[in-house]
Amino acid sequence: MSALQPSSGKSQAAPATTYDVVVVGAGFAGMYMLHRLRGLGFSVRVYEQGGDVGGTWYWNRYPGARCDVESMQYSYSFSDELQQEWDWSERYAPQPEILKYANHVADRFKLRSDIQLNTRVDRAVFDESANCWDVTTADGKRVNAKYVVLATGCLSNARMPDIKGLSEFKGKVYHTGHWPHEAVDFTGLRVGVIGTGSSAIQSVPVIAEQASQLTVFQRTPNFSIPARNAALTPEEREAFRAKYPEIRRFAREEARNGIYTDMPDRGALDDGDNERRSKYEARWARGGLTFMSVYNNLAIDKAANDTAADFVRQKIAEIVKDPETAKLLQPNNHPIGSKRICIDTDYFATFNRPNVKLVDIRSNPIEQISANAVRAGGKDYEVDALVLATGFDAMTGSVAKIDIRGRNGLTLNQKWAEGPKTYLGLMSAGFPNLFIITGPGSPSVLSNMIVSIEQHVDWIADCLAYMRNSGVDAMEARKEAEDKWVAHVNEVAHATLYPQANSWYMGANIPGKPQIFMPYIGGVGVYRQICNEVAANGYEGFAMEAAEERQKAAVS
Ligand code: N01
Repeated sequence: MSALQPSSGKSQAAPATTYDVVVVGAGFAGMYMLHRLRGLGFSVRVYEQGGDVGGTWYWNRYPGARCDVESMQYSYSFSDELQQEWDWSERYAPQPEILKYANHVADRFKLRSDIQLNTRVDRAVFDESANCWDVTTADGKRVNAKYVVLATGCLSNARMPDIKGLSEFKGKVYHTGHWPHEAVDFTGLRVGVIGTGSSAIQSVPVIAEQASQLTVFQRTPNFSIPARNAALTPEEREAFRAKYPEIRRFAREEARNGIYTDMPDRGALDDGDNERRSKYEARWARGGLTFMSVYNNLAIDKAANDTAADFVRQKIAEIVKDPETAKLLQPNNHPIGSKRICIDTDYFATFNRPNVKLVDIRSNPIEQISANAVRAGGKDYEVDALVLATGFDAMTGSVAKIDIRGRNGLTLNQKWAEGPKTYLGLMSAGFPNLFIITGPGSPSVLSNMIVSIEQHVDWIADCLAYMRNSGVDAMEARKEAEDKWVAHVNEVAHATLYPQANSWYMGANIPGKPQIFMPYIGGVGVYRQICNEVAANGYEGFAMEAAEERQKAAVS
């Protein structure tokens, strides 16, 4: 039975409806959170700003969009029937198929009745006297909830570049993270793509096939590995399914990034040149993100990393016919893997097409956009349509858009002004009963997101059940535990090469954003163990007190 049933009839000032839990977002995190909480008998309302479920996969509809984690692994594991019955068509599922899967899950588990679409949460204020959250949606409606769970996604706040004259452009402007629902046809058009991250690297080869002329404006080249995408045969799917118990266990408990793969037993410099080259060749031929798992020290030893980076640079030189273009496409200002490695289908080869041109805007920055051209280095590149593949305000951007006020009226944005501070990525001191799924301070974007989502959802669901069973009605990260965790996250990151890149992991893509390495790089297996131990030790590091005691626990 629900701890708090939806109720009405309160005073005019108070919200009319009360839920146990408000969940913000109906992507993979929000949907599974709803499923778990319902199973425990909590009353739940999920608010989703999009017109349907699916989160990232609802918004990112750009040409060529697909997941860079293999479909058989980028899928829920909580229901064996689901994973046995759903047929993925390709090694890497295209966006429409992942969205179809999200919709299938919503229908199969009858989630829709508790999900309110087209509804943004604008504000959440913790009412210290009533120990609950007062949540306001964009339509001005307010509800009460004992708990709020932010399932807002890490790459959901698309970032428009601040380029002079952009609003003067007369053609259509698209952002990859906000792609229209209707088909976009570039046939016969001169298209400009700004940005060369994962989204551009996936979309450029597809757009090049339609456009009469494609101009790619590149500030920083990226490392990319061939996807080697292919249709999955029924035999391949069956082989995977038969091994699911071990594959899922390994992904949760042993893999650093939540992906099943063979683990390296040595460092790159432990092998001679020929042996090393043949291992890189084998991974290149196999394709995919696990390229970086060939050796165990690529993320921590620059000399080892250089061997992998040199290998990929060499591959680019072999693929791209024009030496000048090849040189521009070779990344040279960050270790391989310190920015999210990209996975492509014919990205580099696309620059051999006569209708594709690469413009280096590192040495000749974009000066302005006019009605029909992008001007860089004093030269006008005429375009009919513009694709902005300029990324996201990652990890904190979507949380920051909500006006969240905790104890003493402190806003989460004020608290995080110098960088996000959380305990385990799950809660932030001063914000009782507010949980974050895959937030900063957790492995999150460094992992197979669905593995991390399921772990967080299960932990939060178990925690809420524990609180209810123990008669505890508020929970909050202790500041000391949070400070220690933030220091640990930082220390582990700085033992790697990751902070050497100006990446969105560091907040470096957003002017003025504090430069802090946001995700926890200790690995999903290690992290899961820490979370489990914290729970087993009576939620160590969290204050779980009676209402009167909590009111005294001021957070400095
Ligand atoms: O965004 P990005 P993304 N003028 O931030 C450039 C996931 N993802 O959408 O590097 C000119 O990586 C910017 O240049 P620079 C994945 O985790 C996954 O591509 O700042 N250029 C960069 O080249 C990924 O990492 C999948 O110098 C500007 C690009 O825009 C994450 O999402 C697919 C600019 C932004 O690259 C983000 O990827 C897609 C400006 N003003 C995405 N501002 C898969 O699963 C920015 N840039 C396969």
